Amino acid sequence: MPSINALPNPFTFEPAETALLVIDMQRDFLLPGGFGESLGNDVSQLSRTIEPLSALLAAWRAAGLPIIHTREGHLPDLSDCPPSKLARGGIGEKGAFGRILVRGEYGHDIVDELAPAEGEIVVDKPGKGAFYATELAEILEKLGVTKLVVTGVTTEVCVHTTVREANDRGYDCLVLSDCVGSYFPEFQRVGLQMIAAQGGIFGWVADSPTLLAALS
Ligand code: C5J
Repeated sequence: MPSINALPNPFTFEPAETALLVIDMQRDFLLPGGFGESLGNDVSQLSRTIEPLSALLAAWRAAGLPIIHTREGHLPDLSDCPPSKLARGGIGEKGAFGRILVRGEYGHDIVDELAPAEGEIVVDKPGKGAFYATELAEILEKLGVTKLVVTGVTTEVCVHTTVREANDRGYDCLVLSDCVGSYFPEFQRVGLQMIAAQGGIFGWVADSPTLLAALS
């Protein structure tokens, strides 16, 4: 069974039982002109993850291992959006890439470079965590997945929420530092530290070249 150098200690995994989770690599978060940038964020902090994630996806596909993509967004009538989230503005409004974070809109979909391949699972989630109000738990159960390699954006929001949810459900999570991104460099640094602190309080942290070396 492969074991790789990680923080706070080696991460051991059975590839066939390990899914790659790609969180919210959506145009509205990553592209210049999108929702994220309209909030004053520096999207280059996120787009640097596209290249390593693309290489990781290629390797995961070549190995025939499970891949699950997620997208944060809402039904066109916004009936699945809590009033508190709506009140903060943006959701459902007209943005540069269509209605912001509404399913079916251009901006809601995944960036071209990381488009899901035929047959890959895409989980649409209304919240920050990928388990809340989704079918993810059943999907993982059916696939026989016990560990997750977690990537995507943003580190301190949807990645953290999902890793915490997964940890509470008994999944070991490896978060890849170069394949997760935050608009805020400080949040990226501290967000990763928080995962592996206290003996791996809710996960492990490594980088994608280290994982790729173990797969080859
Ligand atoms: C945010 C996310 N930041 N995917 N969503 O609203 O992290």
